[in-house]
Amino acid sequence: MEMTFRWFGSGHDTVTLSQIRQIPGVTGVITTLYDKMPGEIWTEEEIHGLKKEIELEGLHIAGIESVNIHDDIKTGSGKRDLYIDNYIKTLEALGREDIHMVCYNFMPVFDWTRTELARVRPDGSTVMAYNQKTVDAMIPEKMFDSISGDMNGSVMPGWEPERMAHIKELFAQYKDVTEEDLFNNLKYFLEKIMPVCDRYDINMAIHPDDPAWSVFGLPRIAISKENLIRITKLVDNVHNGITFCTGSYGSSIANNLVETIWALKGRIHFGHVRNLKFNSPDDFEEAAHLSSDGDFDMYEIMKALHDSGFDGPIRPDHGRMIWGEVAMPGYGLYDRALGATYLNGLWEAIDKGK
Ligand code: DNO
Repeated sequence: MEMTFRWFGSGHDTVTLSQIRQIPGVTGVITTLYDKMPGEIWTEEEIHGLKKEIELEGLHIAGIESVNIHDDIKTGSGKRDLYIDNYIKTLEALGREDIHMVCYNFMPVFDWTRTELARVRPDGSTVMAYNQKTVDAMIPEKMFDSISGDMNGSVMPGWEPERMAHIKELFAQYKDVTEEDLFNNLKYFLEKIMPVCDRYDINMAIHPDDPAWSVFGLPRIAISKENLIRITKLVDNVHNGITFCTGSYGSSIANNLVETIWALKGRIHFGHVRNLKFNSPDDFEEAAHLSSDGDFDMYEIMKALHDSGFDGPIRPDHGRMIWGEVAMPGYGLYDRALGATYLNGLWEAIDKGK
Protein backbone atom coordinates (compact mmCIF):
# COMPACT_ATOMS: atom_id res chain seq x y z
CA MET A 1 0.00 0.00 0.00
CA GLU A 2 1.23 3.47 -0.73
CA MET A 3 -0.38 6.47 0.97
CA THR A 4 -1.06 9.21 -1.55
CA PHE A 5 -2.81 12.56 -1.78
CA ARG A 6 -4.95 13.97 -4.56
CA TRP A 7 -3.55 17.13 -6.12
CA PHE A 8 -5.29 19.04 -8.91
CA GLY A 9 -2.18 20.81 -10.21
CA SER A 10 -0.71 24.25 -9.62
CA GLY A 11 -3.18 26.91 -10.59
CA HIS A 12 -6.07 24.64 -9.63
CA ASP A 13 -5.29 23.55 -6.10
CA THR A 14 -4.98 25.61 -2.92
CA VAL A 15 -2.75 22.87 -1.50
CA THR A 16 0.91 22.91 -2.56
CA LEU A 17 3.21 20.01 -3.28
CA SER A 18 5.56 21.10 -0.51
CA GLN A 19 2.67 20.90 1.97
CA ILE A 20 1.81 17.41 0.73
CA ARG A 21 5.46 16.40 1.08
CA GLN A 22 5.27 17.19 4.81
CA ILE A 23 2.34 14.90 5.57
CA PRO A 24 4.00 11.93 7.27
CA GLY A 25 3.95 8.80 5.15
CA VAL A 26 2.59 10.40 2.00
CA THR A 27 4.94 9.64 -0.87
CA GLY A 28 2.77 9.76 -3.94
CA VAL A 29 0.44 12.18 -5.64
CA ILE A 30 -2.74 11.34 -7.53
CA THR A 31 -3.16 13.96 -10.17
CA THR A 32 -4.43 14.84 -13.61
CA LEU A 33 -4.12 17.37 -16.38
CA TYR A 34 -7.06 19.30 -15.03
CA ASP A 35 -7.56 21.48 -18.09
CA LYS A 36 -8.14 18.56 -20.41
CA MET A 37 -11.68 17.97 -21.57
CA PRO A 38 -12.95 14.41 -21.96
CA GLY A 39 -11.85 13.06 -25.32
CA GLU A 40 -8.74 15.21 -25.68
CA ILE A 41 -5.35 13.59 -26.23
CA TRP A 42 -2.72 14.02 -23.51
CA THR A 43 0.73 14.42 -25.00
CA GLU A 44 3.85 12.88 -23.57
CA GLU A 45 5.42 16.34 -23.19
CA GLU A 46 2.51 17.55 -21.06
CA ILE A 47 2.63 14.47 -18.87
CA HIS A 48 6.38 14.72 -18.59
CA GLY A 49 6.14 18.34 -17.44
CA LEU A 50 3.65 17.42 -14.70
CA LYS A 51 5.78 14.49 -13.63
CA LYS A 52 8.94 16.61 -13.35
CA GLU A 53 7.14 19.30 -11.38
CA ILE A 54 6.01 16.68 -8.85
CA GLU A 55 9.37 14.92 -8.69
CA LEU A 56 11.16 18.20 -8.00
CA GLU A 57 9.19 18.36 -4.74
CA GLY A 58 10.31 14.88 -3.70
CA LEU A 59 7.04 13.15 -4.62
CA HIS A 60 5.99 11.02 -7.56
CA ILE A 61 2.86 10.36 -9.58
CA ALA A 62 1.21 7.27 -8.11
CA GLY A 63 -1.69 7.39 -10.54
CA ILE A 64 -4.02 9.54 -12.57
CA GLU A 65 -7.47 10.59 -11.43
CA SER A 66 -9.02 10.90 -13.87
CA VAL A 67 -8.65 10.43 -17.56
CA ASN A 68 -12.31 11.19 -18.19
CA ILE A 69 -14.36 9.27 -20.70
CA HIS A 70 -16.13 11.17 -23.45
CA ASP A 71 -19.93 10.90 -23.38
CA ASP A 72 -19.87 9.45 -26.92
CA ILE A 73 -18.04 6.42 -25.52
CA LYS A 74 -20.50 6.06 -22.66
CA THR A 75 -23.52 6.35 -24.95
CA GLY A 76 -21.91 4.26 -27.71
CA SER A 77 -22.51 6.88 -30.38
CA GLY A 78 -21.05 6.73 -33.88
CA LYS A 79 -18.12 8.88 -32.85
CA ARG A 80 -16.94 6.61 -30.06
CA ASP A 81 -14.08 5.00 -32.01
CA LEU A 82 -12.47 8.36 -32.53
CA TYR A 83 -12.55 9.10 -28.81
CA ILE A 84 -11.37 5.61 -27.93
CA ASP A 85 -8.40 6.10 -30.27
CA ASN A 86 -7.63 9.34 -28.45
CA TYR A 87 -7.92 7.56 -25.11
CA ILE A 88 -5.49 4.90 -26.31
CA LYS A 89 -3.01 7.58 -27.37
CA THR A 90 -3.27 9.11 -23.90
CA LEU A 91 -2.70 5.72 -22.26
CA GLU A 92 0.35 5.13 -24.47
CA ALA A 93 1.78 8.49 -23.46
CA LEU A 94 1.12 7.75 -19.77
CA GLY A 95 2.70 4.30 -20.11
CA ARG A 96 5.79 5.74 -21.74
CA GLU A 97 6.05 8.13 -18.78
CA ASP A 98 5.96 5.13 -16.42
CA ILE A 99 2.47 5.80 -15.03
CA HIS A 100 0.58 2.59 -14.29
CA MET A 101 -2.77 3.40 -12.69
CA VAL A 102 -5.67 5.32 -14.24
CA CYS A 103 -8.93 6.04 -12.41
CA TYR A 104 -12.03 6.81 -14.46
CA ASN A 105 -15.78 6.67 -14.12
CA PHE A 106 -18.63 5.63 -16.37
CA MET A 107 -21.36 7.82 -14.87
CA PRO A 108 -23.79 9.52 -17.26
CA VAL A 109 -23.92 13.34 -17.21
CA PHE A 110 -22.97 13.98 -13.60
CA ASP A 111 -19.88 12.62 -12.00
CA TRP A 112 -20.56 12.56 -8.25
CA THR A 113 -23.61 14.34 -6.85
CA ARG A 114 -24.00 16.26 -3.58
CA THR A 115 -26.89 18.52 -2.59
CA GLU A 116 -24.90 20.60 -0.10
CA LEU A 117 -21.23 21.50 -0.15
CA ALA A 118 -21.04 23.09 3.29
CA ARG A 119 -23.41 21.49 5.78
CA VAL A 120 -22.41 22.49 9.31
CA ARG A 121 -21.68 19.63 11.69
CA PRO A 122 -21.99 19.86 15.51
CA ASP A 123 -18.27 20.62 15.87
CA GLY A 124 -18.53 23.60 13.51
CA SER A 125 -16.74 21.92 10.61
CA THR A 126 -18.49 21.92 7.24
CA VAL A 127 -18.94 18.92 5.00
CA MET A 128 -20.58 17.85 1.77
CA ALA A 129 -23.93 16.16 2.14
CA TYR A 130 -26.59 14.41 0.09
CA ASN A 131 -30.33 14.35 0.54
CA GLN A 132 -32.49 12.32 -1.83
CA LYS A 133 -35.64 14.40 -1.27
CA THR A 134 -33.76 17.51 -2.36
CA VAL A 135 -32.67 15.72 -5.53
CA ASP A 136 -36.19 14.47 -6.19
CA ALA A 137 -37.53 18.01 -5.94
CA MET A 138 -34.85 19.46 -8.21
CA ILE A 139 -34.83 20.12 -11.91
CA PRO A 140 -31.60 18.38 -13.05
CA GLU A 141 -30.49 21.38 -15.11
CA LYS A 142 -30.51 23.44 -11.91
CA MET A 143 -28.26 21.07 -9.96
CA PHE A 144 -25.08 22.94 -10.82
CA ASP A 145 -26.57 26.37 -10.07
CA SER A 146 -27.85 25.20 -6.71
CA ILE A 147 -24.39 24.29 -5.41
CA SER A 148 -22.06 26.49 -7.45
CA GLY A 149 -22.19 29.30 -4.87
CA ASP A 150 -20.47 27.06 -2.31
CA MET A 151 -17.53 25.94 -4.44
CA ASN A 152 -15.11 28.44 -2.86
CA GLY A 153 -13.99 29.65 -6.25
CA SER A 154 -12.87 26.21 -7.36
CA VAL A 155 -13.83 24.12 -10.36
CA MET A 156 -14.96 20.83 -8.89
CA PRO A 157 -14.05 17.61 -10.73
CA GLY A 158 -16.91 16.44 -12.91
CA TRP A 159 -18.68 19.81 -12.55
CA GLU A 160 -16.77 21.75 -15.16
CA PRO A 161 -18.88 24.77 -16.20
CA GLU A 162 -18.13 23.99 -19.87
CA ARG A 163 -19.88 20.64 -19.56
CA MET A 164 -22.63 21.89 -17.31
CA ALA A 165 -23.47 24.58 -19.86
CA HIS A 166 -24.60 21.78 -22.19
CA ILE A 167 -26.51 19.85 -19.63
CA LYS A 168 -29.76 19.76 -21.63
CA GLU A 169 -27.96 18.22 -24.63
CA LEU A 170 -26.20 15.78 -22.32
CA PHE A 171 -29.50 14.61 -20.89
CA ALA A 172 -30.90 14.25 -24.40
CA GLN A 173 -27.90 12.14 -25.39
CA TYR A 174 -28.63 9.64 -22.62
CA LYS A 175 -32.40 9.56 -23.19
CA ASP A 176 -32.54 6.03 -24.60
CA VAL A 177 -29.45 4.62 -22.93
CA THR A 178 -30.25 1.73 -20.60
CA GLU A 179 -28.11 0.05 -17.96
CA GLU A 180 -27.50 -2.83 -20.35
CA ASP A 181 -26.31 -0.34 -22.97
CA LEU A 182 -23.88 1.10 -20.45
CA PHE A 183 -22.50 -2.38 -19.67
CA ASN A 184 -22.14 -3.07 -23.41
CA ASN A 185 -20.49 0.28 -24.09
CA LEU A 186 -18.10 -0.20 -21.20
CA LYS A 187 -17.23 -3.67 -22.49
CA TYR A 188 -16.60 -2.28 -25.97
CA PHE A 189 -14.31 0.40 -24.53
CA LEU A 190 -12.42 -2.04 -22.29
CA GLU A 191 -11.89 -4.53 -25.10
CA LYS A 192 -10.31 -1.80 -27.20
CA ILE A 193 -8.01 -0.44 -24.50
CA MET A 194 -6.87 -3.65 -22.78
CA PRO A 195 -4.10 -4.44 -25.30
CA VAL A 196 -2.43 -1.09 -24.59
CA CYS A 197 -2.93 -1.61 -20.83
CA ASP A 198 -1.24 -5.01 -21.17
CA ARG A 199 1.63 -3.52 -23.15
CA TYR A 200 2.34 -0.77 -20.60
CA ASP A 201 1.07 -2.56 -17.48
CA ILE A 202 -1.60 0.06 -16.80
CA ASN A 203 -4.21 -0.76 -14.18
CA MET A 204 -7.56 0.77 -15.10
CA ALA A 205 -9.67 1.46 -12.01
CA ILE A 206 -13.33 2.32 -12.51
CA HIS A 207 -14.80 4.52 -9.80
CA PRO A 208 -18.14 3.52 -8.24
CA ASP A 209 -21.09 5.76 -9.00
CA ASP A 210 -21.77 8.35 -6.34
CA PRO A 211 -24.33 7.99 -4.88
CA ALA A 212 -24.59 4.29 -5.68
CA TRP A 213 -28.01 4.45 -7.31
CA SER A 214 -29.69 6.09 -10.26
CA VAL A 215 -30.18 9.86 -10.00
CA PHE A 216 -32.55 11.89 -12.20
CA GLY A 217 -33.56 8.66 -13.92
CA LEU A 218 -30.12 8.25 -15.49
CA PRO A 219 -28.79 4.70 -15.73
CA ARG A 220 -25.91 3.81 -13.41
CA ILE A 221 -24.02 0.54 -13.23
CA ALA A 222 -21.08 0.75 -10.79
CA ILE A 223 -23.39 0.54 -7.80
CA SER A 224 -23.41 -2.95 -6.25
CA LYS A 225 -21.17 -5.92 -5.56
CA GLU A 226 -22.82 -7.94 -8.34
CA ASN A 227 -22.34 -5.14 -10.85
CA LEU A 228 -18.73 -4.49 -9.88
CA ILE A 229 -17.95 -8.18 -10.26
CA ARG A 230 -19.75 -8.17 -13.59
CA ILE A 231 -17.63 -5.18 -14.68
CA THR A 232 -14.41 -7.03 -13.84
CA LYS A 233 -15.66 -9.96 -15.92
CA LEU A 234 -16.70 -7.87 -18.96
CA VAL A 235 -13.07 -8.32 -19.91
CA ASP A 236 -11.48 -10.70 -17.47
CA ASN A 237 -8.07 -9.10 -17.43
CA VAL A 238 -6.26 -8.03 -14.26
CA HIS A 239 -5.78 -4.56 -15.79
CA ASN A 240 -9.54 -4.10 -15.74
CA GLY A 241 -10.03 -3.19 -12.09
CA ILE A 242 -11.82 -1.06 -9.56
CA THR A 243 -11.25 2.08 -7.51
CA PHE A 244 -12.65 1.05 -4.17
CA CYS A 245 -14.22 4.28 -2.96
CA THR A 246 -15.79 3.68 0.44
CA GLY A 247 -17.74 6.94 0.44
CA SER A 248 -19.29 6.43 -2.98
CA TYR A 249 -19.90 2.72 -2.86
CA GLY A 250 -20.89 2.88 0.80
CA SER A 251 -23.48 5.60 0.14
CA SER A 252 -25.95 2.75 -0.36
CA ILE A 253 -26.53 1.05 2.96
CA ALA A 254 -27.25 -2.13 1.00
CA ASN A 255 -23.56 -2.37 0.09
CA ASN A 256 -21.33 -4.29 2.46
CA LEU A 257 -17.87 -2.72 2.19
CA VAL A 258 -15.78 -5.47 3.76
CA GLU A 259 -17.53 -8.27 1.88
CA THR A 260 -17.08 -6.42 -1.42
CA ILE A 261 -13.37 -5.84 -0.83
CA TRP A 262 -12.93 -9.59 -0.47
CA ALA A 263 -15.16 -10.31 -3.47
CA LEU A 264 -12.94 -8.05 -5.61
CA LYS A 265 -9.66 -9.44 -4.29
CA GLY A 266 -6.86 -8.85 -6.78
CA ARG A 267 -8.92 -6.39 -8.83
CA ILE A 268 -8.90 -3.34 -6.55
CA HIS A 269 -6.15 -1.10 -7.89
CA PHE A 270 -6.84 2.11 -5.98
CA GLY A 271 -8.41 2.95 -2.63
CA HIS A 272 -10.39 6.06 -1.72
CA VAL A 273 -11.04 5.78 1.96
CA ARG A 274 -13.41 8.02 3.85
CA ASN A 275 -16.30 7.86 6.28
CA LEU A 276 -20.00 8.78 6.04
CA LYS A 277 -22.55 9.63 8.70
CA PHE A 278 -26.12 8.63 7.85
CA ASN A 279 -29.05 10.56 9.24
CA SER A 280 -31.39 8.25 7.31
CA PRO A 281 -30.76 5.89 4.37
CA ASP A 282 -31.28 8.77 1.95
CA ASP A 283 -29.58 11.56 3.87
CA PHE A 284 -25.89 11.31 4.56
CA GLU A 285 -23.03 13.68 5.25
CA GLU A 286 -19.30 13.23 5.00
CA ALA A 287 -17.60 12.72 8.35
CA ALA A 288 -14.02 12.78 9.60
CA HIS A 289 -12.09 9.65 8.69
CA LEU A 290 -12.16 8.35 12.27
CA SER A 291 -14.61 5.42 12.68
CA SER A 292 -16.43 6.97 15.63
CA ASP A 293 -17.25 10.16 13.72
CA GLY A 294 -19.33 8.30 11.14
CA ASP A 295 -20.97 4.95 10.41
CA PHE A 296 -18.16 2.97 8.77
CA ASP A 297 -15.74 0.75 10.65
CA MET A 298 -12.52 2.09 9.19
CA TYR A 299 -10.44 -0.54 10.99
CA GLU A 300 -12.39 -3.34 9.32
CA ILE A 301 -12.14 -1.64 5.93
CA MET A 302 -8.37 -1.18 6.19
CA LYS A 303 -7.99 -4.71 7.55
CA ALA A 304 -9.91 -6.18 4.62
CA LEU A 305 -7.72 -4.24 2.17
CA HIS A 306 -4.58 -5.27 4.03
CA ASP A 307 -5.50 -8.94 4.47
CA SER A 308 -6.77 -9.38 0.93
CA GLY A 309 -3.36 -8.32 -0.35
CA PHE A 310 -4.20 -4.85 -1.69
CA ASP A 311 -0.95 -3.19 -2.73
CA GLY A 312 -1.97 -0.13 -4.73
CA PRO A 313 -2.23 3.55 -3.79
CA ILE A 314 -4.74 4.70 -1.18
CA ARG A 315 -5.73 8.28 -0.73
CA PRO A 316 -7.70 9.88 2.06
CA ASP A 317 -10.85 11.04 0.34
CA HIS A 318 -13.04 14.07 0.92
CA GLY A 319 -12.18 15.85 4.12
CA ARG A 320 -14.19 18.27 6.22
CA MET A 321 -13.44 21.97 6.00
CA ILE A 322 -11.81 22.82 9.35
CA TRP A 323 -9.65 25.46 11.02
CA GLY A 324 -10.91 28.22 8.75
CA GLU A 325 -9.48 26.75 5.58
CA VAL A 326 -10.97 27.97 2.30
CA ALA A 327 -10.50 25.35 -0.41
CA MET A 328 -12.35 23.21 -2.90
CA PRO A 329 -15.06 21.44 -0.87
CA GLY A 330 -13.75 18.05 0.20
CA TYR A 331 -10.22 18.83 -0.92
CA GLY A 332 -8.62 21.05 1.67
CA LEU A 333 -5.29 20.22 3.25
CA TYR A 334 -6.01 19.86 6.95
CA ASP A 335 -8.66 17.22 7.31
CA ARG A 336 -7.26 15.05 4.53
CA ALA A 337 -3.83 15.20 6.20
CA LEU A 338 -5.43 14.04 9.46
CA GLY A 339 -7.15 11.30 7.45
CA ALA A 340 -3.89 10.13 5.85
CA THR A 341 -2.21 9.95 9.23
CA TYR A 342 -5.09 8.04 10.78
CA LEU A 343 -5.25 5.56 7.89
CA ASN A 344 -1.48 5.09 8.06
CA GLY A 345 -1.81 4.42 11.79
CA LEU A 346 -4.47 1.80 11.23
CA TRP A 347 -2.37 0.14 8.55
CA GLU A 348 0.74 0.03 10.74
CA ALA A 349 -1.20 -1.48 13.62
CA ILE A 350 -2.83 -4.08 11.37
CA ASP A 351 0.52 -4.94 9.85
CA LYS A 352 2.32 -5.26 13.15
CA GLY A 353 -0.55 -7.17 14.72
CA LYS A 354 -0.03 -9.97 12.22
C1 DNO B 1 -14.91 13.32 -6.37
C2 DNO B 1 -14.25 12.19 -7.01
C3 DNO B 1 -14.75 11.90 -8.41
C4 DNO B 1 -13.83 10.88 -9.03
C5 DNO B 1 -14.25 10.47 -10.42
C6 DNO B 1 -13.35 9.40 -10.96
O1 DNO B 1 -14.45 13.81 -5.39
O2 DNO B 1 -14.27 11.06 -6.22
O3 DNO B 1 -14.76 13.06 -9.16
O4 DNO B 1 -12.56 11.42 -9.14
O5 DNO B 1 -15.54 10.00 -10.42
O6 DNO B 1 -13.35 9.45 -12.34
